Amino acid sequence: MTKWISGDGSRQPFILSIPFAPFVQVDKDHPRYRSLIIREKMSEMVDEGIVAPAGLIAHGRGEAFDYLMGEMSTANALRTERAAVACLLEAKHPVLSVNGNTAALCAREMVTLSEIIPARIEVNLFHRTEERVEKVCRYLEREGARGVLGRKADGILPGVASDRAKCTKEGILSADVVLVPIEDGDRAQALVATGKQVIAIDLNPLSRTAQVAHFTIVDEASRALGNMISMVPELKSDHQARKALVSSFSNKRNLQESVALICRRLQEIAAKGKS
Ligand code: PTJ
Repeated sequence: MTKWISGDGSRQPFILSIPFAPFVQVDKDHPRYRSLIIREKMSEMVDEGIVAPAGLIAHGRGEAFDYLMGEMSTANALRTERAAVACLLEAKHPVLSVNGNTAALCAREMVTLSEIIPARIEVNLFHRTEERVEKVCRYLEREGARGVLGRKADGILPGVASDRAKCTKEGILSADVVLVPIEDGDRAQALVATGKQVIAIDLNPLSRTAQVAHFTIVDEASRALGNMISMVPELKSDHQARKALVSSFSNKRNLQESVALICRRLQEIAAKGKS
């Protein structure tokens, strides 16, 4: 399949070879080049059955918030990522939950993080079908994941209606810390209600997931996970630092700072527009 995305009408293609978008042609100097490539990849992942159609809407919402925050990991996000890594390393039974969007955007990063923490990976889908679960599991396994949980959902997360509650006893149900990137609010809330520590990665600091989680990383998921992977070696050997990071962390302060940052950026842009 060949697709054209041309920013300035010159129709000069740039052929890029990335998994799931092998023949996308995009002008490399298009101002939204990276974003366009990722969109192409996400829509092809819908065709593959990895991403749910509604996942594209969730992705668009994330993009909008990323845009407002300058499309970079802020100092505040980095602080939260550090505290979240400390929490994962302190956990007895940490689990990384993977849905369609997370698999499409950052399967490799999730696999690496699961190896170095170490933590189990569980595929947990909002728009659940057995076929999609299998596809996402296989996709992660192609990226090197071992012992992926989720195929045999033998547990029910209390407080969530229908198939969305399905999870595993060995994984999410018995976890003390769960990492949920790009998660929906009902499930995040249900996980919190079971007494687990919940680490969310969500670009929208106003979302229910962001508001209920104990650690809300307001950063793009693949960037956040890359940062977290680089923080593991140092924190792994420093139990005191980990304890201090976890106990001094305030998610309320973190979310206030994230919203304030968006406001500051909008004010700066508005001020520039005036001069
Ligand atoms: O694959 P499934 O079936 O489990 O479905 C996954 C989706 C994403 C469709 C489901 O979990 C969902 O509906 O999520 P929500 O309620 O739309 O919430 C997703 C949140 O993630 C929103 O607040 C987005 O702003 C945010 N988000 C989207 N993309 C990213 C993101 N946050 C971080 N990084 C992203 N790349």
